[in-house]
Amino acid sequence: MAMLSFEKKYRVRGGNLIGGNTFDFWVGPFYVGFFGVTSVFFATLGTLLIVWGAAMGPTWNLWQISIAPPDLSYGLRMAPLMEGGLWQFITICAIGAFVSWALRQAEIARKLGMGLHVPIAFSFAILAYITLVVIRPVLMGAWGHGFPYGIFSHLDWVSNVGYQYLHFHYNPAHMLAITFFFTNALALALHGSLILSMTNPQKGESVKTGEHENTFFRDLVGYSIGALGIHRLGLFLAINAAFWSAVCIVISGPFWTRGWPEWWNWWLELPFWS
Ligand code: UQ2
Repeated sequence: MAMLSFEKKYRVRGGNLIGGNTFDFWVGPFYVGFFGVTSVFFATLGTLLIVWGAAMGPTWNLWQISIAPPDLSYGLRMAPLMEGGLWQFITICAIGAFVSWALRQAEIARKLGMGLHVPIAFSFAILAYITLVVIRPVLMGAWGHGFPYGIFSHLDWVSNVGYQYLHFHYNPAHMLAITFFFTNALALALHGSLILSMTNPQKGESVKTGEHENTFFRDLVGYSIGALGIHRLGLFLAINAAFWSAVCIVISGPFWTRGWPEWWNWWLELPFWS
């Protein structure tokens, strides 16, 4: 691993969020830190609990292994281990690992004197997960509303919950989330292809610069968002995709219990025509 010019300056103690100098060192290229230890702890424990649950279950078929949440009748209480209690502990481990990872990102960013954009962006992904397995189940009064931890079983869950609201694509927040996901894919495709096209010139040509980037898009669509701008746009689109995903599921049940197509009746009921 190459030693960067500024590495000696930043690889020093301090800048920790909590715990003073606890675990404030590097192992090879990796910063450890208090939250590195908690990340590894929760990730390892959670993974072992999943493997243990699989060992207790009916199959070793990777696609079919599933750890289900408790039955709805348990409400918001703890359930016996094999009746969803395992799912509850795995959920605690997952949240512990994800939040630890975000705090580790924040600690490293602080050490480097950077902004906190990376942990803030990641926190939206964590929010979407916590919305599915904590916020919505709590609002609906039972852990059983969380999704099962299995490859096919979680797909079945998404499909079933979707049909429970007749046609989930009529959910306005779902529409927004999808639009952000697609626009995000468009923006990254434009950006990735533009950068690669600049750095892979034709034989005998030199690598191009930002001027060419701007010119290409001004020629094409009359506008260039700029080298920094495209990254601001990407962060905005990605964060909004995660955010509206969380909104679209948290309003399904706690806020709206009927089919989503019916929600649009507010339009037909406007006083203008009714
Ligand atoms: C750009 C620019 C980049 C880019 C891209 C553009 C020099 C290296 C991809 C072009 C982006 C535009 C026109 C905005 C597209 C808008 C949406 C909503 C997808 O101008 O600056 O930097 O990578």
